[in-house]
Amino acid sequence: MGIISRGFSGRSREHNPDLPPGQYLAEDFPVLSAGPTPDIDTADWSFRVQTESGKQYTWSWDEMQALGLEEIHTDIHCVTRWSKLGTSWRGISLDKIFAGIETENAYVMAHSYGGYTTNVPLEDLLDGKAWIATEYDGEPLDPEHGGPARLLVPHLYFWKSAKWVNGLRMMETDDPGFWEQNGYHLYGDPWLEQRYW
Ligand SMILES: Nc1nc2c(c(=O)[nH]1)N[C@H]1C(S)=C(S)[C@@H](COP(=O)(O)O)O[C@H]1N2
Ligand SMILES: [Mo]
Repeated sequence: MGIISRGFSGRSREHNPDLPPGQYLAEDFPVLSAGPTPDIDTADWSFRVQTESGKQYTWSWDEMQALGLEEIHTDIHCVTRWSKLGTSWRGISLDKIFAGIETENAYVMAHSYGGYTTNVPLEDLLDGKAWIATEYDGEPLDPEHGGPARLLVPHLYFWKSAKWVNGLRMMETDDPGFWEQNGYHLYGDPWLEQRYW
């Protein structure tokens, strides 16, 4: 069994151009959480963007859904080397959230229920590159995978896709989040294998 899966992974790595260097294809959907899975009712859920002026923009669950869900078909890549190709999600584009927000800051800290944080340049969240995802594979997002809502930034390693996300804080500098303070790369491009620093 072990020999067969190693052989299969090796072949996938060599022949699949959609697989970034050093990644293998996962058949299942692994769960990776640094802490317990929070239990969040959408009635209590809210999302907040805070800018350098101190201004706060907030959305309830219904207000967020009213921005409009779009279909997302994308590959995801975890720094622990598994990738999934062609995953299906629905979510709200970050372009819609930032449409009414005034900021001069170029960096964002994503915050989650439970205290997880991760830093992302603002430009990596715009132009159709990132979403607040609320559905996976036609179902409401499983709590283990970040439900009711997670950040989805699939062009970066998956630790940037903060589960149970509840807000974004604008930053003038690219300050490190939780894993970035613990040695993960500040940016995390899977095609450049920006795993650790
Ligand atoms: N809030 C929160 N978000 C998180 C994490 C976490 O521990 N807490 N882990 C990150 C990491 S390292 C990965 S690989 C992905 C895993 O997502 P999954 O459990 O849905 O596969 O979530 C990311 N988002
Ligand atoms: Mo990860």
